[in-house]
Amino acid sequence: MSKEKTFPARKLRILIPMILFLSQTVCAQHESKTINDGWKFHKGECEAAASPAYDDSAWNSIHLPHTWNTDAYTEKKYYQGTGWYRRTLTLPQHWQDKQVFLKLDAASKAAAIYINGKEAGEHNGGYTACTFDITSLCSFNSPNSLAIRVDNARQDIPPISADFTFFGGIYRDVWLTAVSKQHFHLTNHGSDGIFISTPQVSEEKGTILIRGEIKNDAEQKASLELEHIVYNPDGSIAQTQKQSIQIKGGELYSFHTETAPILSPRLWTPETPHLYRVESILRDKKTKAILDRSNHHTGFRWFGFDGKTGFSLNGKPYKLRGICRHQDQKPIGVALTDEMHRRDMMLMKEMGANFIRISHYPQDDALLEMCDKLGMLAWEEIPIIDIVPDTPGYAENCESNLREMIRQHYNHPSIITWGYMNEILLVTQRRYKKEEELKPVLERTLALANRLEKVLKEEDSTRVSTMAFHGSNSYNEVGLGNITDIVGWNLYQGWYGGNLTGFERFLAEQHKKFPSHPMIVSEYGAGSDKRIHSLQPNAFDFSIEYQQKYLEHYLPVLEETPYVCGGTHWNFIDFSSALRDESMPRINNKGLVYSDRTPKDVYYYYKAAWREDIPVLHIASRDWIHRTGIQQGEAPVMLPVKVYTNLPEVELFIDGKSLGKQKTENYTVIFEVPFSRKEHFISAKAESKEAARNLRTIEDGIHLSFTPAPANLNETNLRNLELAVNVGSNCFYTSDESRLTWLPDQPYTENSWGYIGGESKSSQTQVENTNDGPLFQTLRNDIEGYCFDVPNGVYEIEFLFTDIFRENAATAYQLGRNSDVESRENCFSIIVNDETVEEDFSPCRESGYFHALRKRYNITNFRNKIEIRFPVRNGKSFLNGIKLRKLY
Ligand code: GCB
Ligand code: CA
Repeated sequence: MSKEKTFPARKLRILIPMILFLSQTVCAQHESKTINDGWKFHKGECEAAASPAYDDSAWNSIHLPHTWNTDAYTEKKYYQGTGWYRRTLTLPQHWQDKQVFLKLDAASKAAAIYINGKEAGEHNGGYTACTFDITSLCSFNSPNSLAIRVDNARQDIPPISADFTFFGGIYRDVWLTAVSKQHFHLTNHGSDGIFISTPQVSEEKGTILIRGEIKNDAEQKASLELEHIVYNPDGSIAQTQKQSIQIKGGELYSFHTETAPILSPRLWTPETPHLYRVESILRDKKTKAILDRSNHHTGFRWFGFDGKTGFSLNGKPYKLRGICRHQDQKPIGVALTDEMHRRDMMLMKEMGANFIRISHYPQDDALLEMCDKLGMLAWEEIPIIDIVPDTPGYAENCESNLREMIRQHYNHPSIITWGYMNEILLVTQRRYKKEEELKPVLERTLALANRLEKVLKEEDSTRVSTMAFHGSNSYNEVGLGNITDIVGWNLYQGWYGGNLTGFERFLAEQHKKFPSHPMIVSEYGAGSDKRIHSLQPNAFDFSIEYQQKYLEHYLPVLEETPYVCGGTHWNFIDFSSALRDESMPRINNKGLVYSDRTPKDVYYYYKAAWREDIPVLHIASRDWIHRTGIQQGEAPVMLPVKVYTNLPEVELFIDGKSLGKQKTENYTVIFEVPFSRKEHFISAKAESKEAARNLRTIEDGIHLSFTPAPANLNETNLRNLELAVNVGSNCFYTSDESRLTWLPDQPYTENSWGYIGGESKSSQTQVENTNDGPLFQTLRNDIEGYCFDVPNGVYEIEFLFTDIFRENAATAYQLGRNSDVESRENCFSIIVNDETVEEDFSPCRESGYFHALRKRYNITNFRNKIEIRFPVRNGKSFLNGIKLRKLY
């Protein structure tokens, strides 16, 4: 056969299906598009805006996704109230004989929708979608007015109390859909009315059950044909099922089909996320015209939770290596684009996680899609947190939000558990101390839990139910402990209180008491701030190094305790919590990545532990690029450098010179490194054994700047030195704004410098008038003096003060951390070398409590020593920071 003859035939083979495909899409019978553009927004109430006549020309032009709460990054009392959105809707003529639906993927917390001044519907719940049939309200010949009132102040809709910001607005996509009069049940709680499960599943065979409803919105009866096509993961057709349906005008028809067994199905796992696709097509029986069409992915997998042996996937023990994920990103709030959600999923997957706790509320469909496609088991929950209020309507809204979440995300094979309460006794017990006050709250909490458990099982018998508790046995005592199938424990031993080993002790105690309760460590984490570093890290110092230490303790326990199903680190990101103060006000900084998703060191610790398939080598304390340390004479300063790796041995180099090799333990290697120059290059090398015994060298390197802080001050080293001390703290603090590093404090010794007397104290309350809060949040209480043994000359001395001695309404989430700070009045003098520079001075009288104050003096030193005293008139003396510079 000649070439010329075969060519057209081949071309046709490609062209015909293409033409068929194109003709189907062009005249698609289910048209869906986003309407995220062309919106006007007004912050505040404006009832008149529902009317089509309303003039919104003065409003802001915005795009969706949108939130009105970027103020939550600066204000504790961010705006909680009403916002209005408006837009025109011009519908194509050919939609005239169709059914038109409007879908909001999320509007927080409640939305009321008006078309041409008439209410199309309302929705309570800020994290689930809602769909409305707007056909009868629309005109197809002239533009329609669409107005949506959104409200994030509602107290009858969860969440009402929690450690995160309740961002308001239409912050996910809005969709417009047109279909034929006969269609799938698109207003079924925000789902598309099709539910897929795998009633039979094993290595040998699996079946797919497809349930759903068809609605006939025409007046006449219809003869329809429903076809389901199941596609294999490679795209080939595995099976088709067809049935005929007769449906009267205005009726809803339920269908229910189980496929024949699919033999040796390709199982879905995080490592092999094989997806089957189910396409459901609704046709006119006579003309065969397509009326509606839907596509969903499903997967064959089964799982088990066991009190003794933990979690298993497809019959094999499987450790849940997870993270919790909030959905915001500074500075845009929750108005994330789909690709931002997908980026987070890719980062989590890259780290080696196989499990996500979608906390504390249902999240974007884009995220769920990626859970299925990338392979990430999932726990999804609704935000009933801290306490159950007796607000009328609250329980009903919880129930409907639970149904919506389950129906909307039912088809995702990645989901294994649904949750509905988080730390529900935390605020309950704090607020109601008396037995008789507590009783009714506990009763309604239990009633709601039992009610939701029933709804959950009614909606979905294929997954397990869960709740997350804080580290207190009272959940068991009040009867919450045995309602759900599994329990989650949020544990912070060694952070909010106690010590690190309290973690494994708590788990062991629970396991002993309730050996058949499967448990997940649903939260654990420690805050960190890249400006803060420490060689002796402590809980709540917010140093990068304490976060490392905390997780290096927790992770091995999770990995090595067989009865623990797994854990979900709190949180994947530094997230918005407007109520929080601490080192970064308005931010909960327990993230493995910063708000902008740059990984912190601990991200690589997990990656080293979890990625068995690739070599990982990371020099830690990566953010600490301006290092400093106390130098004795000219000797190099020895500072530890940590490397996270999954390779057995690491060699470290400073400026190309080897410091030898060390064996890895707990994915960690620490070297003592001599720092002596202004600029250093630190590099690490390790051998990775690849296939066929090929050795490959893996390397990492960082440039660091080093500024020694002299232990003994003299003419030479004082030149250009700015000796800054973070009084009352063990931590190095580097200001973002000046780049100056404030050293950890030290006691005074002869020929050196340091404090005399007193004790360290700290506060978690935000300090006003500065962006260097952590520097001012630590102080030396009851300090007697400060001394610098320095040569004669003229010096500039600066004192940093912030009075923290006032009882402060700390948020519940600090779990009593601040409560050891007494309330008192403080007044003292500052005397430098017998000269009174400040008499009976009261920092709080001068500027208020929790207010940063800096005072600078020029001092002439005649005694080869600067000796500072703080004689007290009232209360106690204190000092938060000190800085010395020799002028001449
Ligand atoms: C918890 C809460 C979570 C908080 C977290 C924390 O237990 O469930 O919402 O953000 O602790 O950081 O304190
Ligand atoms: Ca300080």
